[in-house]
Amino acid sequence: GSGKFFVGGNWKCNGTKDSLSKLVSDLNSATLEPDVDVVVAPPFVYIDQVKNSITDRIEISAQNSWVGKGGAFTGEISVEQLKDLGCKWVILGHSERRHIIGENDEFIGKKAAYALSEGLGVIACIGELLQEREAGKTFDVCFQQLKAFADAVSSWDNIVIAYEPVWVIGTGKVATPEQAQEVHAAVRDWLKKNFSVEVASKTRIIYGGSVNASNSAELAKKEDIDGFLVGGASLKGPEFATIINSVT
Ligand code: G2H
Repeated sequence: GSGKFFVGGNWKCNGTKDSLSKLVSDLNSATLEPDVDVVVAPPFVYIDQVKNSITDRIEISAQNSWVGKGGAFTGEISVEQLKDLGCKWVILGHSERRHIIGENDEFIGKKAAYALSEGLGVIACIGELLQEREAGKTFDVCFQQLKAFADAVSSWDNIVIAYEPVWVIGTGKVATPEQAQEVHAAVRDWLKKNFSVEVASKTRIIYGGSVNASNSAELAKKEDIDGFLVGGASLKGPEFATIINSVT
């Protein structure tokens, strides 16, 4: 793996003031391995509440951001506003935004460039659909999504790549550690060929898709898996803590 493990909790469009207050207090009282970067991504409307109550040990990510400076963009949230609330990260290119909301590579690349230029870290998501995997196009799809990020940004310093096979997300199906490792190794190799040995070895490539407390340790053993982006299982404090503590 590359550097410190990174575990993100993507809470998606879940939670209430009460349920997230309970989740935060569970996380605050959990013992977390010091050698893991831990980030949680609450829904926008709860970022302030979470940031004001969660331990400084855990950083905050947004789940999306507007593509440029704020202004007359009804319903959008700007990077400047996220920074104002204390966010350090933003998740971009998540498959739910690509495939349900319809965001394309170019738009996602622009968002990444803007967020990075304003000092946010980017959790850059890539991953293939089931029919793409079955057609043998997994690497093509992932490399094309990576290229869209690469074409838009000038440095990989503040980017964590999240590989999330779409056929595994929220399904309870998990890619085998071998299937995940194969793509992670290919992504690292792509970074080496297109950028440098240094970028390839420094950039963390995390895995997402139905990660839970019973599969995380096996996945974390794989050479090129540097952490996780956890959805459903991150809504349970004790289970999320177990995942964090299983990676070292
Ligand atoms: C993949 C993942 C988190 P889940 O979307 O981004 O969610 O762990 O629920 O599959």
